[in-house]
Amino acid sequence: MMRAYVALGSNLGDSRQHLLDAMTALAALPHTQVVARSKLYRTPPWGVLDQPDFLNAVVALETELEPHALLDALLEIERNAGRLRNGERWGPRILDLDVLHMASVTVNSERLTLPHPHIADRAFVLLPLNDVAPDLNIPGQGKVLDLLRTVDTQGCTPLT
Ligand code: A4P
Ligand code: MG
Repeated sequence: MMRAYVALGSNLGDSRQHLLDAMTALAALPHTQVVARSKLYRTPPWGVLDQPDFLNAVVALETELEPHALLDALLEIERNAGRLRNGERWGPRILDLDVLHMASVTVNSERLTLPHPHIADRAFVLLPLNDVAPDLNIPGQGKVLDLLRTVDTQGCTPLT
């Protein structure tokens, strides 16, 4: 079993429902359990600013899936949610699932980079990740709680 952290994002359609459905789908993956869920956060768009606010969350998994098998499972959940992959980079999406970190695994393949290279820059990742793993150390970058103190969380609000 390996601990894995998955980031969820959506800013098209019923984003709250897309994230809740994705959490259900993650819990139903083979050889996988959801062990923690963050709050859902409304976050201002990052990268491409002219698009709707996002909802973001993070779940912690215990899984026996290999990293690339987990990625394939995430891409299938995105497809099942109706995500089309013809949009611009960083543009609006029904559902985005990223693997942030898996145990102490490092991957640099064409399809997968682990740990995810942009964890430390992004409040929309660090805020929910801090809910489930404040003490997690991102190799070469630091502890999640410390990284969170260095980013701008203005405009990010938890859903009640
Ligand atoms: N890929 C490589 N490593 C990974 C990984 N660790 N996890 C590859 C998941 N996928 C990984 O992804 C393109 C490819 O990345 C995948 O097919 C996989 O093989 P994509 O989801 O199509 O992403 P993209 O939009 O083309 O670009 P990018 O840079 O991955 O997008 P991001 O970084 O996900 O940014 N603002 C807010 N507030 N909240 C958001 O959630 N999201 C984005 C998208 C922009 N702004 C946002 C948010
Ligand atoms: Mg993605």
